Amino acid sequence: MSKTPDYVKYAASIVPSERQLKWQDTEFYSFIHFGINTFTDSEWGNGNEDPELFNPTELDCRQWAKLCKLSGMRGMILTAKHHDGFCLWPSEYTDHCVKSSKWRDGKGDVVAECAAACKEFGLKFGVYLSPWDRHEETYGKGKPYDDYFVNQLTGVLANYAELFCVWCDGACGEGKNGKKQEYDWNRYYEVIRKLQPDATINISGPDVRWCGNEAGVCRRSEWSVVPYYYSNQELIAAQSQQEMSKPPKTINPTQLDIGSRKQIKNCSKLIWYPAEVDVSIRSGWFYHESDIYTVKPLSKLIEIYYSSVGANASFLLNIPPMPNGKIHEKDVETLLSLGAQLEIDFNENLAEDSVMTDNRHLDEEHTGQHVLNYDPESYWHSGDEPEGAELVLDLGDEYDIDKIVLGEHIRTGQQIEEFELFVQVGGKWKSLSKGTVIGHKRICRFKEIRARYFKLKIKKARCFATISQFEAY
Ligand code: FUL
Repeated sequence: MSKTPDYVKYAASIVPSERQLKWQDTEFYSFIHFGINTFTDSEWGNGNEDPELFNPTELDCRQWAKLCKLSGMRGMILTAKHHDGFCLWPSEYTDHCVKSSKWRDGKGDVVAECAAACKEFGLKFGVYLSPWDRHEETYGKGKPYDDYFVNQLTGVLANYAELFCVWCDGACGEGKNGKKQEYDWNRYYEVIRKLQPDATINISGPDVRWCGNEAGVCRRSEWSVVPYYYSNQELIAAQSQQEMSKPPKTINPTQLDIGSRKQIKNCSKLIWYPAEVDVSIRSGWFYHESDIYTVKPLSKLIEIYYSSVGANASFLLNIPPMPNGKIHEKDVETLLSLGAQLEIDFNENLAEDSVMTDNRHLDEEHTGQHVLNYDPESYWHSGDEPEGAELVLDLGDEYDIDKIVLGEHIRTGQQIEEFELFVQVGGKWKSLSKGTVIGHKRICRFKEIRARYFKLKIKKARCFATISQFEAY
């Protein structure tokens, strides 16, 4: 057996934090882009808007939350402050916020209502706060703006709910002659960690990585262990959106592979930095009446779900409420059918009461049978010779299967580099699906087949292989 190189051992030793593990389980959640732009019909407000314009007369955060729940989502992230600087909560530090609006005589608080609705419908709640602020006059002046941003962060993080995520956008459209703010990121992170220790800091942050486009495109192998370099603030800012009309539509061709052995070989520092796929249900992030024909069809949303959640990334789907504060019925209809389709797709796990055998395991606590329950801490472990390890699923009878869901025990790192799934037909193993990374979740889809036995073969792995989830639908 060839010796595992040290850099591979190092990569195999990188593990997620507790907060990242919790975030991984959120899998599919919504973005709600709502704010002054909703009333000015724009995407990037300039910060000079009249706050009086904000008047969602029928604001219904419960409708948003209920819809997210019925769509199969587990969380919601609200744009508490977008680039225009307008705050959806009554801020002590600026007048560019709901307290200066007509809405409920300036006594309303969208963040509070959203937090309450998420709680009621059992969703996790997160906030988006744009560091780039086109209203705040201290923006670009260094520490005074950092103080301002820290105050804003504190206002939102200390007073509402437990947050699962703080989404720090990297976008900045100041252009060459615009203001340049050197953000004191470490100071922001300290405040976030102190006030919301369980929240991941996404995008311009150390916990969750942007997939690199707004079109729902994922890498073929979305590694969670990548060079530390990808969490560099300057790199993130340089790759983030800098022009309103040019949202990135695809992955930078030089970054199609960022986690394979070839990519990590000469890196002195690696990081657990899993990918998030953010995409809007319409062409814009905010609501525009004219966008009605751009609502993505169910088939597109399903495709993005499988290529993100099903390929070791998360799916952050944006739904923009209308100026009246409700979600348009066209979006509602599509999202309800998405929820119904996911229910059908994952209706009954036929592997649940089956038998799983293996050709090797670390010890009796980690045999194949341990993957079949829903306890994430119960898993199969190959021992230190992962290549050629096999798990064989016996469903007890023949069933029609078109999906197998796999998951590694990522608490012990991401190990699997190549696998193949087989089905037994007429006593012979036939290849069903091949893949590279598994990570938190890999959903293998194939043409429906009636069979009793399925086999997973580990073809290449780093130091060992684990599987904690193996479901059949
Ligand atoms: C981008 C922003 O510029 C867009 O307006 C939107 O908020 C998107 C999620 O992130 O960077």
